[in-house]
Amino acid sequence: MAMFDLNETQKQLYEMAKDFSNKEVWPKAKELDETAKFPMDLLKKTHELGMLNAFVPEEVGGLGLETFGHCLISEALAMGSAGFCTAALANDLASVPVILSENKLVWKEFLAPMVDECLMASYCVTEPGAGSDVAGIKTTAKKVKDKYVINGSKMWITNANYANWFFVLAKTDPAAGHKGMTGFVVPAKTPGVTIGRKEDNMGQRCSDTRGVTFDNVEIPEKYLLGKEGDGFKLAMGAFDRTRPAVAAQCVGLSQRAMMCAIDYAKQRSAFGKVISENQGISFMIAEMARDIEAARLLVWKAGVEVDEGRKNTYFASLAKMFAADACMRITTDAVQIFGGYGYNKEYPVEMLMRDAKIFQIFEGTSQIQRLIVGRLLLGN
Ligand code: CO8
Ligand code: FAD
Repeated sequence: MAMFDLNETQKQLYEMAKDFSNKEVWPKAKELDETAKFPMDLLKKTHELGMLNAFVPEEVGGLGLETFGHCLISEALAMGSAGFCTAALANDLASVPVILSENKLVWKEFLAPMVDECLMASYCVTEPGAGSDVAGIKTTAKKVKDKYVINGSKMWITNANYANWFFVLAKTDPAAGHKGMTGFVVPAKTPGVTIGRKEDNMGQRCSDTRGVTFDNVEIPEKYLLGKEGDGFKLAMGAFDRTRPAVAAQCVGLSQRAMMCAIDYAKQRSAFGKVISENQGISFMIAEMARDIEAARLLVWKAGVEVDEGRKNTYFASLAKMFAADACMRITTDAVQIFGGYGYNKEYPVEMLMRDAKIFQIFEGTSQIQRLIVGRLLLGN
């Protein structure tokens, strides 16, 4: 796989995704932000183009797209709307632990239908009392004859109201820490599952975030992923594939912010000349370009490593850390370049800045990415 350029297939995928994003998504971004309406129509179109649920393995009829290709789609879609892209990507986050578990019955029952229909899924790990500290979750799954009974509350679950099924991480042996955690698939319509209200978030407002509670939810043991005790590693293993894609989202959003900033800087005048002629402005743009290019290379590196079968946790965290922090800086500078107009909803950059903030929080905060890299380097 080429590191510094895309091959023909990758170029076509990236161009198709970019074309769709520019023509169909970006023109609707402001409306999606204002109405906070879930972008089901756009997701259906994305599905028709084969870009949604592309992780589903070929064995059950899917594209079996690798992480690298997935990152290309992610960057392009986020250039249109980061919130819409998050809704699309949450499906993959839910699917990856299922894929890693190699539970072929579950693949057939839950992944295969996602190829033909625009079905959604959610990854239910975070709880009201535990986000960064995954091993601190409280949800339990108790074996009763040939069933598991799940009890607990999950929080901040993306796509929850539209999901057909959930990946749920629960404790089957609460005394055993992370080694007592197990992953399950829970169909959304199972009795005892309650979906909370849509959370009123700062940015990415069209994406759907809710609490989900499990009250004596009974599921057959065939929906267990791997074996008891495998859950933590499945949940973490998923991040190795999805953190690069989230970092790619940051690249796409940053690219959009830079494009807006360049257009504006070339037409706004102050002190008798366009503001782009000031070194202070051109330096900000140059630093945006530097960070976008560097973040993209880290994304590609993280993608290539995992696709070629090497453990990529280090590069996945570096990519997510660098790209998310860069995205926050870039969108903040874009607002700065717009001056007062940047602070106003008439122009798009305030939305881009709000959309950027969550990238430093979800899929592992920027501090957690530093913790992971620090531990890997220092052996703590
Ligand atoms: N792969 C496989 N195994 C792993 C991995 C990995 N990447 N990482 C750790 N492990 C293993 C370790 O090797 C260890 O194994 P063993 O017991 O055999 O020694 C075991 O897991 C425990 O590891 P640690 O000691 O490192 O565990 P800690 O409890 O200290 O904490 C972390 C680990 C890294 C801090 C972990 O808890 C973490 O990643 N926290 C962040 C949580 C997070 O990222 N949450 C995100 C939730 S999802 C989300 O936000 C969705 C966003 C929107 C979705 C849409 C997409 C755009
Ligand atoms: P905490 O873990 O309480 O952290 C609070 C602060 O302390 C943070 O700044 C953190 O970086 C810092 N901190 C914590 N521990 C350390 C440490 N050891 N060293 C240094 N600093 C530390 N979760 C899901 O499971 N599925 C989803 O689909 C999902 N979607 C989300 C969508 C949105 C819009 C949001 C807001 C969240 C979503 N999440 C989801 C949850 C998200 O992953 C968590 O919010 C995130 O992991 C942080 O957890 P927390 O909010 O509990 O913060």
